[in-house]
Amino acid sequence: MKICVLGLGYIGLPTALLFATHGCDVVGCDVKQSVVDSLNNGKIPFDEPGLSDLFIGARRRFTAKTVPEPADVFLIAVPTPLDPATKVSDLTYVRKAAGMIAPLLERDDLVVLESTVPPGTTERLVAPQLEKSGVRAGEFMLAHCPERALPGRTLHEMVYNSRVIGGYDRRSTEYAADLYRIFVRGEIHETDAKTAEFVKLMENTYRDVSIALANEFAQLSEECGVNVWSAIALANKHPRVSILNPGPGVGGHCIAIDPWFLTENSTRCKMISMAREINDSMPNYVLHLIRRLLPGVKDASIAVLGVAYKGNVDDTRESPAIKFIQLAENEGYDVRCYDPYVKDFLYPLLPLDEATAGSDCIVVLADHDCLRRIDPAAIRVRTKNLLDTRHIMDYRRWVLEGFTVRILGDGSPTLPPGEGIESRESGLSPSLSPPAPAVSISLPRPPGQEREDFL
Ligand code: SAJ
Repeated sequence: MKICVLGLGYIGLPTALLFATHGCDVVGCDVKQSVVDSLNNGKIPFDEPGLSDLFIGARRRFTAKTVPEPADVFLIAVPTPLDPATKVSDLTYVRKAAGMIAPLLERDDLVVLESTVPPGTTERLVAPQLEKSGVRAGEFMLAHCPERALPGRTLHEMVYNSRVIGGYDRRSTEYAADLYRIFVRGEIHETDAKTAEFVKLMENTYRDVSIALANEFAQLSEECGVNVWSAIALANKHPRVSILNPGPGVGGHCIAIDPWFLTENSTRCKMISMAREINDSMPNYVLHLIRRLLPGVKDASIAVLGVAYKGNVDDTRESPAIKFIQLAENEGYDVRCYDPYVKDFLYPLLPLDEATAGSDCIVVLADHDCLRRIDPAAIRVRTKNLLDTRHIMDYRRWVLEGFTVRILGDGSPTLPPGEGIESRESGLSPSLSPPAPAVSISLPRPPGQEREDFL
């Protein structure tokens, strides 16, 4: 079977390589000559665990081109960005991809749209573009097959997650389902195209609203003097409660975007829009916490650790770090950034020691695992403040090194270190400090760290 994949990004390329390593001849097509050249020179254009090895195994059956070729199956995995001004989906690339396929389309070919789109796009926009081939929808097959792969775990999730396959008609659904069974080990759920489009948006909107609730709990916890991280851990002991993690905001090209694809044609999505507003306001909230940490500090300098939109990825699309840095610089803060995963960013990226040298507050924005291992004794700052918006750092080491530690969602102003050994050790918010008189202090350990009481 010959497959032509249009769009060799975070979803299109792994999908193309999975088909190529499962016996299909695949032509990968991307309008970016740099992507095509990189692949034809044996190099993948972005990091994703396992993708390099997969590429080696796929080389015999995979070639990259800038234009599509005739094939049995055409798969569209192009970006569907959001117009930031109007909050309306931009389907230009989808329309163009369908237009590139039309001249090559024959009866009984299958066209699959993987890109995330507003409900109705497959029938209303893609089918008519393809019918310019002279072949009618139904004579060629057409389906919407949204992906569910978590960046950072893409390959595993593409194979093992269940999949929703939505056909233009029954024949399209069944044919597309058989196509994905070539490499999908998860369950295949068959439906129609519009339902599949709607389901994809529901999944990401559900996550965005859930994160907004966690962010609102974090702000409430600060008002009530509660540690939201301890509270969430306890609430989630309930068999039917699963509260997500608060953070500095929601980034990525999916969760921050997809809910708008549902609201663009509706006036009834109050909660969905409000959740987007809450999440998009979190960078402002982080700056509010920093102001409280640095009252009156002149020419304050902030060191941002982690500019990617989430931990252990190199992707900065819609990253909350971008808005945070803009807000902080507008307020006169000097901001320097360190991120071991990201190669190019809107702002200069510095080595850790240069980014932190002379800073008045270190702020953790991306939950990269490697940040946990930073030794506070090895960095030279001007004022020893740490704001952790992800609850990942090893607080004991930072407090004992004399840092004032603030955790987003922790409920009280931080005790400055140096007011006696006990308060120095409990230089965390009192809500995390030991009950006096304490002989041993047990601080909540970040997830995955051994619990340990110490004097
Ligand atoms: N985030 C939080 N708190 C959380 C979880 C995430 O603040 O508890 C933040 C992250 O830091 C990040 C943003 O939300 O900035 C999105 O991260 P994510 O891991 O939730 O989502 P994505 O965009 O990496 O991947 C999502 C996934 N969708 C769902 O989990 C429902 C993935 O399965 C989708 O395939 C992907 O979107 C997509 O491509 O649609």
